[in-house]
Amino acid sequence: MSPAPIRLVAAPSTGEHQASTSTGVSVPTAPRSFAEEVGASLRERPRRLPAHALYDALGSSLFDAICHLPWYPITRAETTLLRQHGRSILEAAGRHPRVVELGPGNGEKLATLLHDVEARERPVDVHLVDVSATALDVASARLRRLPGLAIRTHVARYEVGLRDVVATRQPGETLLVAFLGSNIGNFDPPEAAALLADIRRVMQRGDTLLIGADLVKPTAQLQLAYDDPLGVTAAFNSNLLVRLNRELGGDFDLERFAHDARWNPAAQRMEMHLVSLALQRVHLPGAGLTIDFQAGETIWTESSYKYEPAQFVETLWNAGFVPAGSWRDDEAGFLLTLAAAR
Ligand code: AVJ
Repeated sequence: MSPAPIRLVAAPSTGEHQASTSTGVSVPTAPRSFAEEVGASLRERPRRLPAHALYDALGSSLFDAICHLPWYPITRAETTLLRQHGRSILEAAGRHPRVVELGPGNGEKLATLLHDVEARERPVDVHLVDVSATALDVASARLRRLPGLAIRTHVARYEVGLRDVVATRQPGETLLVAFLGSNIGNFDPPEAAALLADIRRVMQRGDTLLIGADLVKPTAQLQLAYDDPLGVTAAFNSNLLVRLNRELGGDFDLERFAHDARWNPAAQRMEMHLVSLALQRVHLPGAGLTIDFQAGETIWTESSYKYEPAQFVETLWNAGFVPAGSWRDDEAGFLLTLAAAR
């Protein structure tokens, strides 16, 4: 499924990096800057950009807007499930959970899960891990409005941040790792398997992982979710070019690239691309690149894998987890699973 035998995992932008082979084995590589990562991705065939690059300040705001679109049900479905089942989830997570969320976004989902945690006899330690310091500021500000939480942020890749969190673990605590919003969908199956196995490796038996996965559903529904009639997703995607122009001195002409969202049934994923509408030359001095785009040539900017419920359970099992609870929104086609380290 991966075009090359060795590719970078989807989440990182700064700091330490790991490559993930198609066998799912993580291999440490040298740190790369944003410019280097963008340069390398754009040189690939098909050309690509890293999905995490979508989330600069404007991109994060556009994603927040996407979550309010009637055609993008993931966030609403998950929030409802967290509100309805939060108590059971926290009970299953043990008496003294240390909570860590990977990629907390604006913090709303974790706030929904933890909103009545104040009844506990001591503050609950909450750790937020993200490569974006801006995202962590927003999420921690949101969560600080809740009583009974002690919040710490980690500007780091998921695997690195998790290791820092585990080092703070106290005797008698259990670890609850939250990986919500179908963020797992951005990872190719081998990358997803490697990431889940990495998460499992820092856990002890009985620790839990709360993970949201978007399910396979009718193509028309997926198409509307990723190419909405208001054009917000198109703006979210095209903003990548705005970012490259600003941060790397590029001269991408936004009028000459179009948002394209496609369902790839064989790979079970939605793909976002930016399609060049003409034969054109683009300069990106910050990445040391000049690119001649063919008309119709695309830059592949994101994959969002969709799971069958049984497939997802199998993925979790293979990474060393056993489902301890699962809640489903059938209308939205969304699955929230609490998985215990086995
Ligand atoms: C935040 C990665 C889960 O893949 O659905 C929304 C991002 N992309 N619309 C997803 C996204 C296009 C979203 N994730």
